[in-house]
Amino acid sequence: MAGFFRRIYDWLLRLFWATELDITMIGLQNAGKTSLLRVLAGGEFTIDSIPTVGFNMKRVQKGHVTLKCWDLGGQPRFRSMWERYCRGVNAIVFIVDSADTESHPVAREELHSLIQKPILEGIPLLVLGNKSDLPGIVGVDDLIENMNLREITNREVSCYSISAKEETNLDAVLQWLIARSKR
Ligand SMILES: Nc1nc2c(ncn2[C@@H]2O[C@H](COP(=O)(O)OP(=O)(O)OP(=O)(O)O)[C@@H](O)[C@H]2O)c(=O)[nH]1
Ligand SMILES: [Mg+2]
Repeated sequence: MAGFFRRIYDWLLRLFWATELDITMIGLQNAGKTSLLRVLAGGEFTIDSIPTVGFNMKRVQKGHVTLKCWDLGGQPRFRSMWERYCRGVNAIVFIVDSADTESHPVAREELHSLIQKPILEGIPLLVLGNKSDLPGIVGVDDLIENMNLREITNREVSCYSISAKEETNLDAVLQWLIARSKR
């Protein structure tokens, strides 16, 4: 019986209080966007993740909040569509491979050229240094430096170190995203 009332309660909660947030995940190829989204949506981490062609969408349910997540391809030929998918979203998540520091200058260029677009002004930005399970990775302070995040002043910006593989810090990511609905 308790289970029955619980289901009624959850149903009422969703009916009157449901919130859906649009989230776009971008970043260079191999950063781990698809892996992260798969794990956030309750799936298993896989080593042999296939590069995303175009985009992929998944809903992540957390209480009464649904995160509608757009995961875009990071290869150069897909980067021109990032802007279109970032328009009007509640937050942009930019994922960086924190083990591959050689890719950071290009990641920084791509991030800054995107967020300077007037149409994306003010959209909160979450930068994630992924693959924290690997040895010799850069920490959050170095990532903030490498990505030149202190220069971004026209929006909320946060930066976390995470691992999609070990599921490290993913609760903080979800909390941050869900909090964007209370603005
Ligand atoms: N060690 C480790 N490897 C990871 C982690 N996240 C992703 N990977 C690996 O990194 C590779 C790329 O992951 P994807 O999720 O496909 O990367 P992506 O950013 O979606 O790449 P594109 O779709 O091409 O833009 C795969 O081999 C993953 O297994 C992590 O947290 N730790
Ligand atoms: Mg992908």
